Amino acid sequence: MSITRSLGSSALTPALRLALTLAPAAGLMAQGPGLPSEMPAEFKEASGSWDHTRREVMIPMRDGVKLKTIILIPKGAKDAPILLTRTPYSAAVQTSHAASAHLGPVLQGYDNVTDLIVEGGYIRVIQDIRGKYGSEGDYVMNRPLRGPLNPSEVDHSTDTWDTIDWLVKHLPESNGRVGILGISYDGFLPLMALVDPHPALKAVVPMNPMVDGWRGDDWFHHGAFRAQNLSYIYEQQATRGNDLKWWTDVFDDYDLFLRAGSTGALAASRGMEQLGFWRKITEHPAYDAFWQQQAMDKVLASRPLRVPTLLVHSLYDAEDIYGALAVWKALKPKDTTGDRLFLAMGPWSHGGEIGEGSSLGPLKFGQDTALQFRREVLKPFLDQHLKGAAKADLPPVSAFETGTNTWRKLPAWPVAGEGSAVRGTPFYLEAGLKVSTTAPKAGGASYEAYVSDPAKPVPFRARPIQPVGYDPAHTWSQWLTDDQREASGRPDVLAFVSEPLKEPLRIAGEPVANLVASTTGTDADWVVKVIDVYPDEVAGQPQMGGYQLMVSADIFRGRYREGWDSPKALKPDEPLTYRFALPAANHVFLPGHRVMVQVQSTWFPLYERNPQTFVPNIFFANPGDYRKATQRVWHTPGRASFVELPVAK
Ligand code: PG9
Repeated sequence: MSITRSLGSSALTPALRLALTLAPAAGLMAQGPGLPSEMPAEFKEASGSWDHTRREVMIPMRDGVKLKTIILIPKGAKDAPILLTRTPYSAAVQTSHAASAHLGPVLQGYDNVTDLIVEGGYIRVIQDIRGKYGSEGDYVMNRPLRGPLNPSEVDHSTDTWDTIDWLVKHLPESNGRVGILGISYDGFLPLMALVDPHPALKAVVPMNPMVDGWRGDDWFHHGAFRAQNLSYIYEQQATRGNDLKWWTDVFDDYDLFLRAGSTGALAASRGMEQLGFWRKITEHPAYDAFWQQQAMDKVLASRPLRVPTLLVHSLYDAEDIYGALAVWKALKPKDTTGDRLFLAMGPWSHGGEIGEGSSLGPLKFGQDTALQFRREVLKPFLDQHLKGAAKADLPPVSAFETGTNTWRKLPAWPVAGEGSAVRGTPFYLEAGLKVSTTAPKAGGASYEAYVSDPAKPVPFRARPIQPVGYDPAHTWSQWLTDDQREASGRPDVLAFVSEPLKEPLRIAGEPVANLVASTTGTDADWVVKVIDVYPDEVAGQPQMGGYQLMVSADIFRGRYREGWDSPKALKPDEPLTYRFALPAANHVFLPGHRVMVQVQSTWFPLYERNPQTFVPNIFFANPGDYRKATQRVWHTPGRASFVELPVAK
């Protein structure tokens, strides 16, 4: 009851009322008997009945910074291997998926391959990286190796070394053998562990790793910025514990990004100039030393491969579809004994290999491909190197083939196309919006045209566009399997299509776009998609009748046509060749299906718009820079556009 009320308001002069109001805050009121807290100074969990023990330690790094590390040890563990994950996404969250006495539910979730860890009796260690959550130190996005980009004495290579050294010296329950694994950013960190590795590091499993943020992973694809990731940068860098959440004032991300104008204008409206990584991104729009020196395939290519490594790639990875295969290409030549580097790829979304893998979006695989991977590839690999089990009987490449829904054990990757002995097969874009393996002949139309209007960019999926992220109500993770029919019906999307195939068409490698295109503007983005068009009717799956499944697609920012690090204006109306690799596919177009190639110039708002007039820095384009342009895709002799498909027998 307020004092004001007990005295009766009529007795109170204004001055007295004010004094009484302020008195408690000023501590002037007589202190009555206290009411003791009901909380203990430190609650001791009664974890005696648990099937594991949980330790939270601060491990000192060589520069004195301590990293929060959570250690989960199965009860009775002896000579147990250690499985380490380092993360910028909260060790506490990743070790608290359930409040349970059992390790399984506690771990069930991101990164954890829980079934394998629990069944395998692993000591599970998850650590907050420097500068995030419970760890001390300064945070730098994907902290570069010591060197030109990092003059300090520490990086993720040294932090991992120091962590492993502490673990093997302080965990008597362990057998002194450590594996490191993780997905995405957590997959980039195992790659860093491969640089000057600790001798106790015996197995490395980078899953869907971030490798080259400019060429094809999270930040840009061929120079086009992935604008929807602004929210990630904001939340990852505004606070140590990701406490501040990206805010919006619309439901549809298409409206949010279109109304904002340039990406820089949207970032400025959120105060992002305060964030170091955002400043660095705007200062490095081209593929300069900032990006090249961070590219982990390049970093590792110049070093020996000392630790057995299993790279894991998702064929439908909406975030890091470039990284794992780029590292595979860079490192495979080093594996002269054939027992150092392995690759597994499946029909998964980003990180889908640790979940249930019998379907993805509308695709059904008839088997739990993720469980098969964990049981038949990951477990034997880890058991061999962390438990001293028999040599795993693994092929160099374990690859799931969509279309036929079969696992293939391959001696090499790719099987065809760029990087293999089998040249790609040109599938030409022809007059009448046709696709065929016959080169265009003289006569007939020379090009197909469309108007690209930045005021009405092509949505990358059906609106309302959901934000990037893993909200259970959202389907971001599977957008690569969205039906492309909507796009193919738009006047600003060209859809070239073949006749129904009479024979299966197997592709196993990277398609390569060879576009001869002109624009009335002075800059342009080109999106090329290779699509499997299902027959008009599919018995048993009616909704797949006429489905247009994107099996490989990417964007290319035209200003980098002559060099990733040298943006140049395009000459209006000049037919120019754009040649760029699309993400790898391991797919069979079945008889009755058709090959479609779509071409468009916006993929919004996942990718920021190109103003289509050449400006020094697209992040800061002015409203007047965004202009319609007429795009022409040429298909005549001498100006033939085609996609080289990695056709394998
Ligand atoms: N590779 C994921 C990501 C990084 C940056 C932006 C958005 C996504 C990840 O680490 O989750």
